[in-house]
Amino acid sequence: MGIELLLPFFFTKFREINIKTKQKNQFMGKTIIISNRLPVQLQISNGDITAIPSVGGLATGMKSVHSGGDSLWIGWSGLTNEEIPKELSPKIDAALKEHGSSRVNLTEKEVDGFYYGFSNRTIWPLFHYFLEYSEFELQNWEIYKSVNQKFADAIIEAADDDDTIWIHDYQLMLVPQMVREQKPDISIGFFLHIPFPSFEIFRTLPWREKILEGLLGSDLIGFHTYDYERHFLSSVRRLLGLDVSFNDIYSDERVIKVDSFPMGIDYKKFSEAAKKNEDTAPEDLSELQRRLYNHKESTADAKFFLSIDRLDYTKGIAKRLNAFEYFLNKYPEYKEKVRLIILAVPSRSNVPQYQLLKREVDELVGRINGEFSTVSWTPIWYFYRSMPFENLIDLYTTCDIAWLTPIRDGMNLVAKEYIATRTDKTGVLILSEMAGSANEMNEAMLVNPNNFEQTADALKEAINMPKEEQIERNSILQKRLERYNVEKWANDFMSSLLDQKSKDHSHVARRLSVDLMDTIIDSYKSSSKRLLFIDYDGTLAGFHKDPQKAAPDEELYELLDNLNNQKDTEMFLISGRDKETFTKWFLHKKYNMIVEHGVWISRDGEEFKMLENVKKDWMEKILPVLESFVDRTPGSFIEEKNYSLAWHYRNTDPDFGQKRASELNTVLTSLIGTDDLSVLNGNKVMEIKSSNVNKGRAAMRMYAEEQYEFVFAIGDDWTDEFMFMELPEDSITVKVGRQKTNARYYVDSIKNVRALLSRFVY
Ligand code: GDG
Repeated sequence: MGIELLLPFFFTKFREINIKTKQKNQFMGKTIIISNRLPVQLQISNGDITAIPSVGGLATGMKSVHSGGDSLWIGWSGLTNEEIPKELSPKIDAALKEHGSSRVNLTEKEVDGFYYGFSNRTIWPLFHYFLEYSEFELQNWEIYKSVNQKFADAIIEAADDDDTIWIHDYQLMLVPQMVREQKPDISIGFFLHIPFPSFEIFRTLPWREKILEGLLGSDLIGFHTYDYERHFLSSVRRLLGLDVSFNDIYSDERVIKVDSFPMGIDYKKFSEAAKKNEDTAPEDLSELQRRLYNHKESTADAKFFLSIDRLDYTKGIAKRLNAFEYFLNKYPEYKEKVRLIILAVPSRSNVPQYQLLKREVDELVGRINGEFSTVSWTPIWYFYRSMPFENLIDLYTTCDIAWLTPIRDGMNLVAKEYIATRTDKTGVLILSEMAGSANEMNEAMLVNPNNFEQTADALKEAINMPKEEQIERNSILQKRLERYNVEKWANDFMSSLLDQKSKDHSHVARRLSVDLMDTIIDSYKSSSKRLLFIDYDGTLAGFHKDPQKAAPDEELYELLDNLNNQKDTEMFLISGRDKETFTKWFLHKKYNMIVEHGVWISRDGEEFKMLENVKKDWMEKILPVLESFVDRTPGSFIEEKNYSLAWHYRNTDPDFGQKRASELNTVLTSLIGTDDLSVLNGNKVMEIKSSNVNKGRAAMRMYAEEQYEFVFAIGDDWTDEFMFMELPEDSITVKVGRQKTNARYYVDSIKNVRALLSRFVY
């Protein structure tokens, strides 16, 4: 169940949204939805196939996004290859096609390793903080990978470049990157329906980097809550070392947006079903409804508590039963006055933990009923099965108190559905703080499911809550749920994905495309005098934990030699590095060099000379401040240059380093006051130096020396922005990476910088 239960709703809504987004962008292709299970269930009887829409959660939700003709849903049919007679295959495909779906075929072994294995015995428990249940089996991981590849292949086969792909949930976390490899420009969104755990939990997964890299194939990654989003970003920073700015992740090639989209429900469907239920004539009532009414009538002030979940250890059913027993002991006056109705829907019964849980719940129900039952009263009604939608509504509308206290839950839609069915606005919702929905449902009674004392008191308070208070709380909740319904949720996700893609296009317009590059090279070749400024770290060479180890490689020397030998071309390496290092690396090569942001210059192999007269008496005041930051920030260190001091924090814990950097910035700004000093925030480095020294000023001094027809500057960080700002407007200025910049163009990676520069050699 889970997502599978939500599938059909997505089905219809997706159709509507697809039409809306189409109107927005006429050139957009179709939408492809991918989830482990399809929105329809197959039934084989007497050689005939019927596909009936599934009920519940994701199925229901995504139904709204799915439109037969213009969208395609890819997933596993729920039947293994072994279960499908060969001759029925064409009929199955035809039945699925009618529902806009197509299937990925899985063998029994694949379902075992991928679904019951890695998905539900590794990821599910781990992401719900059940570390002790999480199994790390290499073989299951291998199968997970290969099945993810199967899903990716199915998408690749079906997708055109202008299509939009929306991938769902934890079973398919590698798919985004697998699709990206084959379709680099396609739009890919991913939504995780379960929590994303904190870094401390996630880091225990042996394949953690692979999972993150898989997800980062997306353009947009959505979570139910901000907490899951923040945990994910933290893992991305710590495990992959990628830069994150607000909710954008900068990978070598692309910007990936991460955001929270709390999933809503089909509010109308539930509220209307509840109204219909109210209007049902007594003779047409369902059997369940009749039983519920009879019991209500037999004890006039009896209250019903309702608990509905899949039978899953994350849902806290066993704990709820224990808490119920605790409540009956603490407040015995409610014996015979309350009844707990438990609907536990069978789920993943192939997984041992679920079998154990089933036994535990059976025993608890038996024990508690045995302990407290009287001739006229059984405290717990226990249903271990799935119910038709109408019966679900019977339960929602008849029960006075919904008691939903998962130990951990991505969202929990049942809580929202309960509120939506309360047409007269009465009813009390007791909800676990650990459910994602608690973030949006503050007006519910929020409890910690592990706190029996608090839970028992909440139950008592719920029984006695005045009607006016119930109405007051539920009115606010209903308004919110009606507005932020599942359609709005899906729509928001799709619009955000479209925006992300179009934002990306604005980058693409400025990216140095092959055409643009050709034009630049033509202008370079036809100019009689040319000036090139090339930054070093992050532009020509990658960053290294120890800056001294980022020495040039042979290929780079060869490229720079060739550039330096170009006729009518002045090439400058321009860097914040100290002159000693550049002397060692480059002096013998006779390149022109400007170092320490413009303090020193060397031409044609001469010793470095001062380009700017700078003071250094301030250094002894600032150094102790930096030292105190080094002491308190493991991994950071000071680089003492001749005329500047740099505090490097690349090797610190990313969050902590960033926090310390802003602290240092505040301290330094107040310290340097009127001294002619400035603080430069570079790429994981803060540098303090004289204000009259920067790369822009140095570059302009060189530019002023002669008449140049072609001026080019390339660099990756903030310190290079001075060049981009100060050089004449018609200069070709190029940023490495996609951060905000004053440069006219950008390239994605060091590899591409080298490729671009090699075209200046002819
Ligand atoms: C996962 C995440 C997240 C339940 N019993 C019956 C039935 N249902 C329907 C409910 C509801 C859905 O199933 C259950 O959704 P939940 O959100 O409560 O929980 P999961 O199944 O664990 O779903 C969860 C969700 O994905 C969506 O992102 O909220 O946190 O774990 O719609 O109405 N439907 C019918 N008979 C039943 O017996 N017809």
